[in-house]
Amino acid sequence: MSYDPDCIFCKIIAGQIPSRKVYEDDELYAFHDIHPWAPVHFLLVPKAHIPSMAQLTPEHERLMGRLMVLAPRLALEQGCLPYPEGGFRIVCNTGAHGGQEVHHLHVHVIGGPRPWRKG
Ligand code: DGP
Repeated sequence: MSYDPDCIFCKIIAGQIPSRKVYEDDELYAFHDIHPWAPVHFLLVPKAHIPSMAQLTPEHERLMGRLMVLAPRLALEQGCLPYPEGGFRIVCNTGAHGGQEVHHLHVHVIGGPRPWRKG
């Protein structure tokens, strides 16, 4: 499992920085965003240090498939209402032009009753 000692999310996954954990398995970790945009706002990340979507290769297809299948389950568990009346938004900022600030691949899962800011 790749680990970057300078990466804040690697430190969160390793338990070196506290987080409000939502979910964990051997490959994936989810925790509440420190600056939530909405009533539900958590980050879902691979444990392995992958800087962004731009570094994904075909060998990550299974991992990223797991992440995307897990997201709606966790969204419901965290209080998002069911589709289609409820639902949620997924955001994956990538690179400077994508507004990415933390360079460890993460998807924002955002939901709950509107209005909430776009982020
Ligand atoms: P971005 O890279 O722009 O997609 O957003 C990174 C998000 O990470 C931002 O919404 C705030 C969140 N964040 C940054 N540092 C921490 C932290 O130490 N703990 C938690 N829980 N969230 C963090």
